[in-house]
Amino acid sequence: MAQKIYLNGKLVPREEAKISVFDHGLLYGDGVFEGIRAYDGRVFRLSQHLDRLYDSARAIALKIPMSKKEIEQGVIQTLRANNIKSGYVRLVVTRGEGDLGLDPRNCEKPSVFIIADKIELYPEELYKKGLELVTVATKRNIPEAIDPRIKSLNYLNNILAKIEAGLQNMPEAVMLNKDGYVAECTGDNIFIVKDNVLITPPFYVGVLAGITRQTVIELAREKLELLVKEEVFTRFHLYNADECFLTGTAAEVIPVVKIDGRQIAEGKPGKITNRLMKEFRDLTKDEGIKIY
Ligand code: PXG
Repeated sequence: MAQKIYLNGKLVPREEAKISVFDHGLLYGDGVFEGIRAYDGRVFRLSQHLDRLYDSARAIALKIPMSKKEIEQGVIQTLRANNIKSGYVRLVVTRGEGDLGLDPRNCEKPSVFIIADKIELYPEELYKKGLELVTVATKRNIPEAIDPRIKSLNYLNNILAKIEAGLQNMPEAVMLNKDGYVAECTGDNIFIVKDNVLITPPFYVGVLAGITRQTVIELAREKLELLVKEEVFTRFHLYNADECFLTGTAAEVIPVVKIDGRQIAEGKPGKITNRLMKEFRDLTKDEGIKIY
């Protein structure tokens, strides 16, 4: 069956889903997006994703030409049209077609498109063995310039960090902020566990307000009855953590066992990490809007 793409209110065949070369999303990375998961016919935390999309759009003074309800219907319609029960949704709003100047006032109408696809899952082995990370020289964008809470189409900051990790044959990079505090990875938030306290960097360090990050904070507090702190920490704290893991829509909860050549604790996924991994997976089975 041919893939159907939602483009400005219509479902069109993939071959016809085209955006102008004058779209400022392409010319300047001027736009916002979301990556969303569907699990067995349920869309996970869709309202939180839509809230973040609209917050990102407002932060860049982009008026989305549809209501949240209409976008929600668009997401559901696109999943159904492609008969996807478990998969990944990419929801994008660009500034729209303009001229070659960067002034967004010349862009008449933002473009909205939605792609529903199968998801490339990380190998299950990584969840059993854990990831190795490296810190990279590329600093996370400073919030005073481009706030990393804006999930914008300009991902060069993260791509540069990913390139650095790749050059060292490492799967993922830890990004620090300009003051040397741990921020996040290129497409995932980071957590450490120390003395049974779960710690993740606060937003002012410069991190995306991850939906998975928020979900894990809630699970840790409510199901594991852990103390959770949003607190700054450095590489020293990473190296001396009892446990470390990443969170993201694609990765869910994934353990980290080595950073910059230093083994984290025993070099195996930690107990709390394993419990949160399981709690998260259980939650995806019974939470979210049913679409079939
Ligand atoms: N930090 C950054 C910089 C992200 O881009 C997350 C954290 C996790 O947020 P959620 O809401 O998903 O828990 C993201 C999300 C990819 C990819 O292919 C990842 C994201 C977006 C697009 C693609 O790895 N990240």
